Amino acid sequence: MTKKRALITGISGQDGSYLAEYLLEQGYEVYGIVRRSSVSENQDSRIKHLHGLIETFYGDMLDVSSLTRIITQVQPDEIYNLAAMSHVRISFDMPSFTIQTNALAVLNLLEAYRTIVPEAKFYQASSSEMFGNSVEEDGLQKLTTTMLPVSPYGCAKLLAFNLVRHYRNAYNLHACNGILFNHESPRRGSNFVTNKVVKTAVEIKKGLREKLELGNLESYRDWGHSKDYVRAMHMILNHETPEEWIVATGKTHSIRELCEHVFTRLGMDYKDYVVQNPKYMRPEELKYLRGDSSRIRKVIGWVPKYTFESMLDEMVDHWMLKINNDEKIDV
Ligand code: G4F
Repeated sequence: MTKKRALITGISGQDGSYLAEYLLEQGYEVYGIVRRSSVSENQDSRIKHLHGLIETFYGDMLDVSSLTRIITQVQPDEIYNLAAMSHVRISFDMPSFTIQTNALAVLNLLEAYRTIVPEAKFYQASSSEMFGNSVEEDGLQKLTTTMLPVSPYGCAKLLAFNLVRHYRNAYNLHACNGILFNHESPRRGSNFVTNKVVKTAVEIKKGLREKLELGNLESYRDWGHSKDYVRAMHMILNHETPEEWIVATGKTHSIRELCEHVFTRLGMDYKDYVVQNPKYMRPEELKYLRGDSSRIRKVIGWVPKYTFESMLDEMVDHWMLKINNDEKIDV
């Protein structure tokens, strides 16, 4: 039997690397698009161990010719669009680039998909940032919740979300949106709050740093583990009908609670080390996220294996092993 072919944009990111591993386990041929970086180590640090198991191509979401060339060559059965400028605060510094990469480039990819491999299935990495500060009376965000984004990142993701729905309906494509709430792991970029807190706390523990500078401690997020969420992506794409799905734990915690858990696990009190720096505050903040994932659990049977605590503990253990006493890692 011929193997299914999956093409992943953003394969070198946290989710892309876990998804590549998961699809290989499922017997897929895995292809990925990698953007050229001046520091080549940054290009493939998360996928180095997959060398020889996956095939990567240089390309860029803003370069239509590269997308067309790669899709024509790979002829994928499944396309996972995980490429994005993924940092919400940085999107305020680079609004135009963010809209181009996270929205207009999705249009490029959809056009290439529609014209070259319309029989393929398409997954779009949509985000809970699209909801902005809308919350239902029961304290949850659902598919019916009004989407009023509060960042250039969220605005771009909402445009892409609507383009995917529109292409599905207009051209009868199997195109789906997974609305994923925050998801983390030891592979998370160190300028996202979970990994920043964990790495810096470990460095403080090892005497390499004195303080942890953060922005808003009072916002709440619904945090899951990336490994659980890439499994959901595959399940969403392989459900018989292409739809929109929410992927979330249904539990929410503040940044303060996150600090409390991590520092306590390391035998410290976060109040002795955490200071606020306005540099990390956002012009407009999304204050509270808690997703209603009851439908994907009921209809598709998705169940996360990690909890907030077990995910953070895994990250702490990872950095305790990785960070040596003589080396300081920049956050
Ligand atoms: O870790 P964060 O940067 O993630 P954020 O903004 O929620 O975005 C992540 O989740 C989205 C899904 O909802 C994704 F679409 C997106 O790509 C990304 O993966 O910040 C989380 C919270 C924010 O409220 C932020 O203001 O942490 C707060 N925070 C406080 N101090 C900080 C810091 N965030 C960062 N990155 N750095 C800080 O020093």
